Amino acid sequence: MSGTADSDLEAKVKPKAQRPRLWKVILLNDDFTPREFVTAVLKSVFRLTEDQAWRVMITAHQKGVCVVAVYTREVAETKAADANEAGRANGFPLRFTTEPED
Ligand code: TYC
Repeated sequence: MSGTADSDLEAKVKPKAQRPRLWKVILLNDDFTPREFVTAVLKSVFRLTEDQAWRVMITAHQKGVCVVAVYTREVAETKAADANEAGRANGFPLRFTTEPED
């Protein structure tokens, strides 16, 4: 038998530290938003480098969608809302959505 009575008890009652579920922010392609604008939003809101931002943008452009990054739910939703607002404020239909990781 391994472990003391104490550690057996602890294993039963000590709550496991729960890692919060992470949420994906997903970039959706559209036919109107300029590539440079998408890249600028990815850099400013999501703190991607020029190279990362360009790759994410071109992936969404070619495939229709691209995962930008994963965050806790609150951060993901705030960043997606900020990025959507940047598009809206500039008259572009740029869209970001969020969904939970499996
Ligand atoms: N498809 C756009 C264009 O050709 C560029 C673009 C890329 C827009 C990715 C949105 O998520 C997007 N100007």
